[in-house]
Amino acid sequence: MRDELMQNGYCHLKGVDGPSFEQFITGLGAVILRTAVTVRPESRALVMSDKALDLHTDHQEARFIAWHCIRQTDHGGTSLVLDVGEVFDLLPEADRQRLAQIRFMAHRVFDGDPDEHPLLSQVNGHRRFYYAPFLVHSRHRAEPVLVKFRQLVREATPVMIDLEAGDVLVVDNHRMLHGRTAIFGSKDRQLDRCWIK
Ligand SMILES: O=C(O)CCC(=O)C(=O)O
Repeated sequence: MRDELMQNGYCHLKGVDGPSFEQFITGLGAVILRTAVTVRPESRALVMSDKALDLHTDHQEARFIAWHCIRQTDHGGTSLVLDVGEVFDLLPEADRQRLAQIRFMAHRVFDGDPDEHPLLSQVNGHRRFYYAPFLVHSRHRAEPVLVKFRQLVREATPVMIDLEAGDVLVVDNHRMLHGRTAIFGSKDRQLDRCWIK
């Protein structure tokens, strides 16, 4: 499973019970935040709505995100996964250099979180992407290279996964974008999400 995750940037497991999920995530690193992702009309958080979520990364400190599906709605809520580096590499070198410097507002969750984060940083020789289109700085919003990149992301074909109860989806948050389609039907859906450092 770990090999698959390292190779493809994500893995999808079926029939995982609670204790096995705990064991699996502990093997990946330290859990820095745990959230029950459900549809809560009273919440202002987009993730808790029934809306589609455009492809994005989560908090910059989360190397992996693991979702354990507890319940799935009966229509919609399909998970989307896309290798952002493959889209980035479609651009000419000059565009890539410019794009790498575009800054998004950072997810501010923990004490000491920075105000903003670049789209691309190099950490120990590895590329680390951060792409939060709904957190783009107003000064960058109309930058032609960002507009072009957003279009390429929209046109790309993500992997689509319909999670069922007991399934686990793990993504490398520094390499893959994730999102979901809108949630219809019963909307009785719960994913236990872990950010893993
Ligand atoms: O609801 C989902 O399938 C994914 C939600 C999401 O984007 C997130 O947990 O960051």
